[in-house]
Amino acid sequence: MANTLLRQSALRTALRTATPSAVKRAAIASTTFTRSKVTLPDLAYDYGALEPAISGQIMELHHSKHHQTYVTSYNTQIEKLQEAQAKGDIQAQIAIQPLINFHGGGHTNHTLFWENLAPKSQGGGDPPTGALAKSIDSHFGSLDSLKEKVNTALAGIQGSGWTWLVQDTQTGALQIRSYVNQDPVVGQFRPILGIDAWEHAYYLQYQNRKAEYFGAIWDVINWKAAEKRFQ
Ligand code: MN3
Repeated sequence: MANTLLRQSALRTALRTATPSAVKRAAIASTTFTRSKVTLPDLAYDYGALEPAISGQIMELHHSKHHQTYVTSYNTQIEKLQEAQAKGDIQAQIAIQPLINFHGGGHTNHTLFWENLAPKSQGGGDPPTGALAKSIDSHFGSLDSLKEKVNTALAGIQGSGWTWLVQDTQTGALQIRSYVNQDPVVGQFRPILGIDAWEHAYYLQYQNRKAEYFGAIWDVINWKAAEKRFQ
């Protein structure tokens, strides 16, 4: 009983003596994580709208299950990172980095990917125009040549990864680059267009015929979204 009273008294004293800045810091700390939480983005089209290039079943699983897992896991890892930071535990902070890269990359890559795609009725597959079209012609010869080079890069991925059309932020030049796992396009390069080469992106429909998936996806590429990212 005495101990309980002592604790209650200590708590009252602590609350009474908390400085306004300490209260403010605590309030900021409690809202920071809420604000930094990411959520699964809605698609601008129905799951079945990209058929026959990508089946509705794949789209539903890929978006509502796979992408959702990256979202949930990224939020979990950020929460752990903030706890490690609060404790000043540098080793724990470093140990979390690869998981943030994987799940944060998974979230940002898929968010870009959904924007990259559009049903034919909404312009999917329509070729790029303007400055991006000109830059593609000058770097790769033609759009068809770019598609061939991207498909070759996709076929060369061993295991899981992505191939991206990227823009060098220093020179403005376009490049085709492949990334393993969920490594995101960051730093020197700006993502323009990405294609997911993980088995979960095609296997239910194309099985071992992944080259068919890489060929068909161009029918639902949203070049308008790519043009907006190109600078
Ligand atoms: Mn995927």
